Amino acid sequence: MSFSVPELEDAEVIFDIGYNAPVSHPLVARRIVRAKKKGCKIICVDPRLTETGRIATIYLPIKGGTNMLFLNAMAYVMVTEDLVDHDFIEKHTTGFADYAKEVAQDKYAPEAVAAATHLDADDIRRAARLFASSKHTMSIWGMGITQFSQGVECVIACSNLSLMTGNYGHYATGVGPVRGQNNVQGTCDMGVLPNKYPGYQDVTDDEVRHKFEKAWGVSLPSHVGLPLTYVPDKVLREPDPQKQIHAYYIIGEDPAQSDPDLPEIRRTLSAIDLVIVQDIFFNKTCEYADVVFPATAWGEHNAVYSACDRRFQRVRKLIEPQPGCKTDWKILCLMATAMGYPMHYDNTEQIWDEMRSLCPKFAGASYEKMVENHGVQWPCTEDSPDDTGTQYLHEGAHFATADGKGHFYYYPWTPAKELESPEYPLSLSTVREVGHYSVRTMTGNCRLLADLADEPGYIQMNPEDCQELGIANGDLVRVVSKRGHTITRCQETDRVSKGATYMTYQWWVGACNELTSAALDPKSHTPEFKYCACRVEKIDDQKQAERDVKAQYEAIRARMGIEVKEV
Ligand SMILES: Nc1nc2c(c(=O)[nH]1)N[C@H]1C(S)=C(S)[C@@H](COP(=O)(O)OP(=O)(O)OC[C@H]3O[C@@H](n4cnc5c(=O)[nH]c(N)nc54)[C@H](O)[C@@H]3O)O[C@H]1N2
Ligand SMILES: Nc1nc2c(c(=O)[nH]1)N[C@H]1C(S)=C(S)[C@@H](COP(=O)(O)OP(=O)(O)OC[C@H]3O[C@@H](n4cnc5c(=O)[nH]c(N)nc54)[C@H](O)[C@@H]3O)O[C@H]1N2
Ligand SMILES: [Mo]
Repeated sequence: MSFSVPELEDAEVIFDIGYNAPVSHPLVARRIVRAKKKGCKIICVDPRLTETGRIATIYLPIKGGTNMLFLNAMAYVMVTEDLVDHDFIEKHTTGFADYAKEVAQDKYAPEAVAAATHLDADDIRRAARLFASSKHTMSIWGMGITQFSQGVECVIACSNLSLMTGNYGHYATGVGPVRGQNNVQGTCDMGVLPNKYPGYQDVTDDEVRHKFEKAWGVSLPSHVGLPLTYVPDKVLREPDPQKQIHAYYIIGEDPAQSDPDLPEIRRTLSAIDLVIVQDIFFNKTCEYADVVFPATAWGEHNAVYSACDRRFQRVRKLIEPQPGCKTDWKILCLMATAMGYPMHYDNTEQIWDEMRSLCPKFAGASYEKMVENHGVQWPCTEDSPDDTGTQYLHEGAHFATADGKGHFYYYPWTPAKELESPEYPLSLSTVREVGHYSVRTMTGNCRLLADLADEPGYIQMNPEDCQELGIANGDLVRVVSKRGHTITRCQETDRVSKGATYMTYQWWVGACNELTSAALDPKSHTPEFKYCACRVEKIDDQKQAERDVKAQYEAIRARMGIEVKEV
C-alpha cells in the first residue's frame, strides 16, 4: 500500500473497486465514512450493491469478470478527454505514449464496453472525470480485483489511473491494496514467498543468498520455490519423482477448506506421504495430518504483526497458553533442531533483531521504536531515533524502480477461464461475511456469532432467478459446478444481478470451494475464486435436507473434537 490507512479520511475522491470494507475491514470502513462526512466523493465498483456502494457518489454495478474492460474504458476517457496530468507524466513516468495509443482505441470507448460490463457509458465517463478531478484521489481494492486469472494485470491497470492523473507521491493519494488477515502483510515481509527472503530480497540474487548463508551457516538453494497453489499438481500429476512433493508442513492454513476445488485437494492430501499441521485449532486439514502441533494463539504469545500499510506493531502476551501448546517460533526451533540444525533463541526480540540485521528495508524498526511511535512503517532503514519509518511511499514521485520512474503497461482484457454455459447457466463468485472469519476455526464455535449466521451458509441470488427456479428465500438448495456440489440456503436479494450468484467461503457444510476452480493468475498464482460457472437445483424434500445438514454439521464437529452443547 503506498499510503497509510488513516490518510483515507483526507481523501477528496475514493476509488473503491472489488473491495467490501464494511464486511471485511470495519475499521477501514469507518475511515471511509469519516472521509465522506468531510466531503469526499466515493466511486464504488462492485457487481453487488455493498454498503460502500450504497453511500457512493457513483456506484457502478459492473458485470463480474470484466474489470479490465472497465479500467481500460476509464483510461480511454482520461486520455481522449485530456484529463491527464502532462507535467507529472513527463517528469515521473515512462511508456505513456504507447499506453495512451492502446487505451484510446475505439473498442474502449465507454459506449463500446457498456454492453459487456453492464455499465452505463455516462456513468463510466462521470467516474473517470471525478477520479481525475483531484490530486487526493485514493484507490483501494481487494479480492474483487486480485482473485482472477487476470488479477495482477488489473492491479497494474488500477495503478495506471493514479499515475496518469498525478495521484502518487504526496499525502492522501496513491494506491491501497487492502490486505487480508491481520498479518498477511507480515508473512510476505518475512519472506514466506517462494521467490523472496525476508525484506523482499530475491532468492536468485547471489549476493543476498551469500549474506543469508553466512548468517545461518548453511548453503541455500538458488532457485525459486513452489507457490502453495501448485501443490496438487506436484503431488497428483508430476511424473518426475525428483520433483514430486512427499511432505507438506502446513502452518496456520486450512487448505482442506480454503483452497479451490476441494475434491482435488482431498485427493492431494490423501496422496502425500507426510502431512504436518501446526494450528491453534483442529481444522479440516488436520483430518489428513500424520502429526498435529498445537500452537498458541494471539494473546498467548509476544509477536509483531505488519498491517496492510507496512506498519509493524507489537502484540503482547496476556494469558498463559493451554498446557501442551507452544509458540509457533518454539515449535519451528524444535523442528529445526530435531532435523540436525540446532536453532535457539531466547525470545522474539532476538529473532526480530537478527532479521533486522539482514533486511535493509527494516533495519531501523526496533521494538523500542515500535512502542514509542505506535508502530513503525517500513521502509525504516536507520537505527537512529530520527528514522521513524515511512508514512507514504514514492515521496515526490520518485519510484522504487531502476530509473526512479513509474512505468505504464497496457493489457487487453482476458475473460474468466470458466464462463456460464447451458449446463451451468449462472456465475458464482465467492466472498466474505461479517460475522465469520475465513475457515471459521476462530469464529465457528462462538454462539453469539452462530446466531448471526450458521451452517450451511447461503447463496445470494436475484429474485428473478429464484422465481425461475421455483426457489423461495431460506430454502435449502443444491449448488453444482463441474468440480463438485454442495448444499446451502437461498438468500434472495436484489443487491445482486440476474444470472450472478455469491457464496461465502466460511462454511464447512455449505463449502463453496467444492465448486470453485483452480484456474490461476500466471504471475501471482492466485486462484480465480471470484468467477466460475454453476447451477442451482431445487430440493423437493426440505425436511429431509434440513436433517441431512444437521447430521453433516454434527459429524464434522465430532471429527474436529468440538463438544456440541444443545441450548
Ligand atoms: N469478517 C471477515 N473479515 C475478513 C475476512 C473474513 O473471512 N471475514 N477475511 C479477510 C481476508 S483473508 C481478506 S483477503 C479480506 C478480503 O476483503 P475483500 O477484498 O473485501 O473480500 P471479498 O468479499 O472476497 O471481495 C470483495 C468484493 O469483490 C466483489 N467482486 C466480485 N467479483 C468482482 C468483479 O468482477 N469485479 C469487481 N470490481 N468486484 C468484484 C465482491 O462482490 C465483494 O464485494 O477480508 C479480510 N477480512
Ligand atoms: N472460495 C474462496 N476461497 C478463498 C477465498 C475466497 O475469497 N473465496 N479467499 C482466500 C484468501 S484471501 C485467504 S487469505 C484464505 C484464508 O484461508 P486460511 O488461511 O486457510 O484461513 P484462516 O481462517 O485465515 O486461518 C488458517 C488457520 O490458521 C489458524 N491460526 C490462527 N492463528 C494462528 C496462529 O497464531 N498460529 C498457527 N499456527 N495457526 C493459527 C486457524 O485456526 C486456521 O485453521 O482463503 C482463501 N480461500
Ligand atoms: Mo486473504
